[in-house]
Amino acid sequence: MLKTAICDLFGIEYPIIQGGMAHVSTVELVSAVSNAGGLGIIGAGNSEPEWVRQQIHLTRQQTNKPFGVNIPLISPFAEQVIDVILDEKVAVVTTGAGNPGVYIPRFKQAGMKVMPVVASVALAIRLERAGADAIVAEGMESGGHIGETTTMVLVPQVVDSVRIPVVAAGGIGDGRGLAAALALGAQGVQIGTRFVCSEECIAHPRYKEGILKAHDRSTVVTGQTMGHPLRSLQNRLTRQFLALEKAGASKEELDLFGRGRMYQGLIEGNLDEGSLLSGQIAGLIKEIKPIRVIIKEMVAEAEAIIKTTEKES
Ligand code: TUI
Repeated sequence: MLKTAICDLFGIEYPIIQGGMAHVSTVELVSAVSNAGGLGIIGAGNSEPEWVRQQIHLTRQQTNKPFGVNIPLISPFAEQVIDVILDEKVAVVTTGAGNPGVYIPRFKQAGMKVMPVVASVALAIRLERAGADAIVAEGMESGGHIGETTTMVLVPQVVDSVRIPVVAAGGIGDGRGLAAALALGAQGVQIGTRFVCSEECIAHPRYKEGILKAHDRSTVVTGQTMGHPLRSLQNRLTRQFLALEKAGASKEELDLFGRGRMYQGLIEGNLDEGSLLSGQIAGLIKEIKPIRVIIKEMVAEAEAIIKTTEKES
């Protein structure tokens, strides 16, 4: 019942895409999502190209279902990672934190599907023209690097501005969110924070616990002054970072202060000094579960909502 154009485009069972999150979207999470009928996406983050190639090979050993790779275009290795992805002919590529327009012809030539993540209508329109197969419209509720518009506001405007399928991201953590995204005209959802709190995700248990303990106002946005707004759980690091920004620290100083923090937070579980990327939906997440259970419950809940709505109208 939840079959959409996104399922046909990628050859997947459910219109559920896993966000390609730096450090934590590795073979373990990616293969679990793809094997459960969604689309797993390796997060290239700031990783070196050969690490990405290895993750692609490992994922191919764990699943014969389609999966993708996400490249944040601000990575110093973005160009080299793109070469690896072209070489490996990965089924789907998603991009973030920049405009992938110039790379799209090469991806298309290699027979890959391209689904850029955008935070504005203008970029969605430009990337449809440049040949994108679908678009992820990501609201500022999301964790990590964000734009300025909410999912509720962005998604229907992107839907009305392009003809390719739109996937909603930001603030979606259960079947109600999935049903709401479909009601806004999206053909699927991209899920990040909810999937971090899965049994399969390699995120540090203390970081997962931090998300489980979060409430509706637990996240903050740092990096506005450097033009790289980043949402994460509030902790000692975000307080120090915001104090530096307030004191007028330069982009170079802030870059230096922020270096290596994601690894410290997400993988080493350093709750005070590490960056704990998280969306605002953290407050909704109460339990670590296996990926197949998260997906099954999400689909069942959305289907039940849609059925009731249909009956009432
Ligand atoms: O990309 C994300 N979220 C991310 S990437 C990331 S890794 C990172 N590493 C070091 C520093 C900062 C981040 C962590 N989280 N989401 C997709 C997304 N893309 N959100 C917003 C955008 C975006 C913003 C501006 C996309 C395009 C854009 O275009 C500007 C332009 O050039 O037109």
